[in-house]
Order: sequence, then C-alpha cells, then structure tokens
Amino acid sequence: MIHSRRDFLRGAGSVALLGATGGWGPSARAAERDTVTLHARPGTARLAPPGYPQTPVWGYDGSVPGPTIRVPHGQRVTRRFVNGLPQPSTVHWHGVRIENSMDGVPELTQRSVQPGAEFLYDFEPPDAGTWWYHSHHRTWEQMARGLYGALVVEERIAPQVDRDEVLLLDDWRLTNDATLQESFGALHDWAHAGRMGNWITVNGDGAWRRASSRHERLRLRLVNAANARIFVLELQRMEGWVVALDGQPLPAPMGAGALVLSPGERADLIVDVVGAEGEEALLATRDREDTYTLAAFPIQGVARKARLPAPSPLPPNPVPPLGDLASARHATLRMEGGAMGRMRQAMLGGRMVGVRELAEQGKVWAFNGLAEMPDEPLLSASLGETVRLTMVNATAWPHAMHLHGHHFRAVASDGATGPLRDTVLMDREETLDIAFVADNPGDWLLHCHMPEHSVAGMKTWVRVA
Ligand SMILES: [Cu+2]
Repeated sequence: MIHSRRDFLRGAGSVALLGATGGWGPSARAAERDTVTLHARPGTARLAPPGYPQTPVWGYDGSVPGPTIRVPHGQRVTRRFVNGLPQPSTVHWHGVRIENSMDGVPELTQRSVQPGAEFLYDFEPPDAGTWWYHSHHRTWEQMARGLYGALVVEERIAPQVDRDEVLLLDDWRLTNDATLQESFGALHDWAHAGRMGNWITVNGDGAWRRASSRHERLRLRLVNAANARIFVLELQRMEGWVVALDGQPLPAPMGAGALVLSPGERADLIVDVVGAEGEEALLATRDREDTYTLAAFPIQGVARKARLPAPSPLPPNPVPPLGDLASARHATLRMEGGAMGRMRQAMLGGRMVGVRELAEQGKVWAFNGLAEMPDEPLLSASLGETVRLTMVNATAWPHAMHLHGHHFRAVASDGATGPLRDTVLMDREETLDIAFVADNPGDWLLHCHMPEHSVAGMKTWVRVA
C-alpha cells in the first residue's frame, strides 16, 4: 500500500498539498511501479576493528550509511520508502528546500509510516549540493542506530576534481562486544550534551582509508551524521578551500583551516594532496588535546607536477535575497533548561510544571517556556516575507539549531550577514539573530539537531502561508 501525498495531514499542512496533487496522473502511477525502494530494516555493519563481531544496526537497505543517492541538478528524487523496522518511521531530506508534504516530520507534515507500510517520497531538489537523509521519528534512537545516508545533487557545471568523496561522520556508543549500548532515551544524555559515542566512523568504517597521489585534487563532502558530537576538523598534508556550507555555495571559497561541524551540518571542501609519496594525507578531528584520524589518504605516486590553480566558486543556487531586515517580521526564541541551567518550571500539557516533574515526563528543555511542540507556530509568515529570528541560548550547552525548508543567514549586530545555512551552532549563553525569506509554503520545524534535546523540549515550528 502506497500512502499518497494526498494522505491526511493536519491543519495548514493541507494548504501545501493543493499544489502537490497534480503529479498523480496515469504516467505518475506507472512511474511509481518502477520506483527504487529505500528499505529501512535491521542489518549488520562492520563498525569496530577486525577481531570484533559485526554490529547489529538499523540502516537504509540494511547498510550504514544507507545508499548514496546521486542525481543531476533538475532531476527528481523518487524513492518508495518501505518500513521494515519494528517502529514507525519517516525520512527527512535534510537541507533540501523541499515541498512541505515531503519533509518527513511526523504529525507536522505527514503521518508516521507504520511497520510494514510504505510512503512515496517524490520531489525535485531546487538546489545542487550536499544534502543528507535520515529518520525523523524517534530520531534519538533511529539515527543513532544508523538510519542515515547522503543525497548529492550534482551541479550542472561541476568543479574540476580528480575524485569526489562523500564522508559521513558519526560516532557510536559501543559495548565491548561491538553491539550498540541500549541506553537510548537515557535522561542523563537528554539533559546534558546528548548521546555521545565512544567510537567514530566515516561511512560506517572505523578506519576509512583510500589511496591518493601527490597533487591530486579531491572534493570532500563532509556530513556530520552524529547525534551529538561536534567535530573540530583539521587537514594534514592536504590543503584547500571550503566551497560550500550546508550545501549552499560560498560566494568566494575560503581557506579550509580549522572547521567546526556540528550535528546536521555539512561542508564541501576542495583540497589538494600536498604531502610526499609514502606519507598519509589526513582528515582528523581534535578532541581536547588528542588528534584522531577520521579518514586517511596514503600517498602513492604523483598526479601532476604542481598543484592546480585555486577553484572558482560553485554556481549559486536560486535562494532569494533577504529583504529589508529593519521591517522584517520578527520573533524571539528563548532556549532554556538542561543540566546546570536556570530553568525552574515550564509549560507542559497546558499547565505549569516544576523541573522535577518535567524530568519525570522526559522533558528537560523548553523553548519560550514551553517544554513540548506548541500547538501554535512560533510565527506565521506571509509567503515571500523576510523573517528575522532572535535566538537566545540561555542554557549551559551548545545547540545546533536547524530550520526546515529554508536556508537562513546569521545577522551580526552591525547588520552584516553570514553565509546561507540550514543549521547553526550556538554556543552556551549565546544570542544569535538569523534571517530568511519565507518563500516555501507549509509548516516547518525549527529544532535543535541534537535529537536528545529536540525530543526533550527543544522544538517549535513556523508557518509560511
Ligand atoms: Cu541541543
């Protein structure tokens, strides 16, 4: 049984549907029969080093990561999602400025897909770039079990590189026999940094390595697929540029020095291998004083005598420019709670509840004094309107704030704007203004991308109509 896009959606979600019913003529039904499946199911993965058993995981098509979906810009992505899990699930296409009914958020844009049921995801990504997909139901468990993969939309005119590698970074909380620690939903994680792992993988491999050659040019598409780990990245014996953040090209490539990638974020790098033959070029991460290799590129041979010239910027995507910020629709989002926080009470189920009882109900954070998904949106914007949000992190923890369906820019106090992002890391006690053009109709989630924080109170939504 295929759940069509005309499936019941609550509230204003149906507004977005009016435009989505046109594709269901006879030809669409014929195409549906040939549609590639994306099958969420239990599987195993060799996450731990040789000598350890394989790890039972949940993966798309049973693998970690799921299949990399690569399409040329302008082509539709069509996948028949089949839920072979023992729980309901949905697929969220992170960063894609997608039509609302395809966004994969349970109870906001679609009903959860029950075990054994299916849902047809069918959309044309408006932007070229590096995107990814992951579960959006019980994300704190399902993403940690391995339900994620990459979605690459190739530029019509791609930069000249010798190789294009997608590197999905993740960490896992493994036991000594390489099974996942069944500590999903631990309130201690929810109230602190989230579910931090003890074993890091790249593309599901704890020792990812590929041969390279001197002066070879690589495009590295980095995705932070971890629940909670903030990766501080560095390159060794590779030099180059960041050419895109969160899938959106930078107007000018910037030096790929220190790079911080919080959960959900991506960075596209173009790098040259500059080490000597016999050395290893490395993508590494720093954790306090330690440096840990994520991906190794042993250097064998010479690709060319000298480095290639610096790359041109990637072609920009059709994201509308911000309107006047002084007259923009404005809302404030105050983030509270967590361990070592000052929150003493919050609204839950229509009444004010003290922190002890909140914790008993699995709620330890709040947005604007509310410890659950609000019935009313944080703000309602008219289609095409510029929106400015002031986010106040009044907690003792960093948070990776993610807006669905749109890309935004940070706005400095002098009015200067940053690069387009769909996720932004906010430090403890930081206040940050972001602005975006509300050009995508529907109901859109705004939440912390550390799923332990989101489920425990850090989510709200905006309406664009
Ligand atoms: Cu958070």
